[in-house]
Amino acid sequence: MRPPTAADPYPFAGTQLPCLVGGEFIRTRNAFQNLSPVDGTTLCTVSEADATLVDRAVQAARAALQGPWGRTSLPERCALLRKVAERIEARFTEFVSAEVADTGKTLKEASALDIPRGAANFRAYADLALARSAECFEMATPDGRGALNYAVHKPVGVVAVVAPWNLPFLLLTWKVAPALVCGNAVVAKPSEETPATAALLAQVMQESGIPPGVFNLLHGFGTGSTGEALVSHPDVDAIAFTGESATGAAIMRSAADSVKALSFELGGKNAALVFADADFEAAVNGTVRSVFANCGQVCLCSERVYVERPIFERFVAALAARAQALKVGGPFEGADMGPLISRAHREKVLSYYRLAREEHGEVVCGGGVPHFGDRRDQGAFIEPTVVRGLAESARCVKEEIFGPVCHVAPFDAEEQAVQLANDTHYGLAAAVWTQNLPRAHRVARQMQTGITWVNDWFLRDLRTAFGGVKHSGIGREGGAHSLAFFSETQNICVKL
Ligand code: NAD
Ligand code: 6OD
Repeated sequence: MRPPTAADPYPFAGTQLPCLVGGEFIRTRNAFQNLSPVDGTTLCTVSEADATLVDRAVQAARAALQGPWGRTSLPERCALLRKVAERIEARFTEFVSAEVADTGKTLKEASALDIPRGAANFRAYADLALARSAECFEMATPDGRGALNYAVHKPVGVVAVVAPWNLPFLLLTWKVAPALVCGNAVVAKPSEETPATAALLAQVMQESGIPPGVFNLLHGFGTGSTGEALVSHPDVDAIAFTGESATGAAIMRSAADSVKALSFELGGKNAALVFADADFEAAVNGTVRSVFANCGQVCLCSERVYVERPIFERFVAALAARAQALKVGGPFEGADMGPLISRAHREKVLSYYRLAREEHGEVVCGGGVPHFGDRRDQGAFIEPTVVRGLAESARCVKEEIFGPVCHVAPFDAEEQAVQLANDTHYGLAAAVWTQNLPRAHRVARQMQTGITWVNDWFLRDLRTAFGGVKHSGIGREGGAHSLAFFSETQNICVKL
């Protein structure tokens, strides 16, 4: 699998990306521009699906469930998913080119994480679905003959998958793969910011023999556009959504009238706790990664770093030095950190950089935008930033920023660290850095989060539960949890 070079073209340069509905690629009259976050140029235009096309996609999905797809066996679906994974790998260079162009992320990130994980998602769910068992309970009855209960798994029906822009391909396939292996038909809507890898996936679905209508792709915006029309469509049975908590709330309202099943992976304001007994270098390296990976645009990123007082000053100095040493630049420049997704998002993150000063924080490093003196100045680059000295009640400590920035604060006792970490409406992830094993287990258990890493960050086993508590989500995905969400379980009770 060869990573692309700057000489490899954007796969959709100069074209209008179509939607895929019922096996047909459709270009709509309404098209919007897909802009490069690296230099603001237009990468391609994108067909926006209106309510009529959304309805056609949902009907195509419904028809597919009633056709041959509804009669496929699990091994047949697993074989199709494996073909999809193979085709992604066969077109690896195009996928990476598309992802780095849409997001500006580094070549290393897209080549090592986003695209391989997209393929891995299809393989993992094929394996997991084949290994899945169904529950069975023998029961006693008054006549002594007994009864046997056994469960069967059926598809939920038409599933809407709505994805964000930060890890576009990874997060779309994370839901599409388990939905398909469970026998559902999917209508997918990627973020308006990042349509290209989803467009390649639509081609790959066809190349792999996924029948028409089983995977439909709609491009467009959220509120008042494609996304809202999709999640409020009465014939959609379930919604798997990843994105902001406020968007989750809006989708919940749209979905209420038709009582849809919901799985939500939402925002975070994640804490890292660094104890004085941590392996210092490992904790600094891990925190640099957990704050600045993907330009801070990972829902799991640490935006609040609490460090035990004896090592606080040394840790802040090391973190700031490492942040300042990060090379910021475009995907093909050997950079450590790319731009934010858009100028609009940069404006939001910069407003928090300003707010940090207004809230009497000290900007230890960064806090502005880099100047390149070339076309990248038209992009959405921003400086990696470390802030200290904010009150715990400050908006910068409470609200998700979703950029390359953290607030770092000292703590004096384990109980205080736990209390600080949990003092948030969010509850997605935490990172705990300590070499004291009993403390590691004790603190990890007390984190009010769906996921806690000890001495690492974003280490993923796809069989494990993934999701958030409080405003960070509803339900769990990953492994058996995804298979459960994307299936209806029926109990059959047989009197013997
Ligand atoms: P977003 O909520 O703005 O958009 C996500 C998707 O929802 C997009 O496709 C968008 O078009 C669509 N959408 C927006 N409004 C809608 C509506 N009313 N009805 C239907 N669809 C609508 O999120 P984003 O800015 O793309 O992504 C960043 C956010 O996602 C951050 O908050 C981040 O923490 C969160 N996120 C969470 C996870 C997780 O696993 N918990 C993973 C990645 C990102
Ligand atoms: O690794 C995953 O499966 C996953 N859902 C990651 C989410 C990252 C958020 O930005």
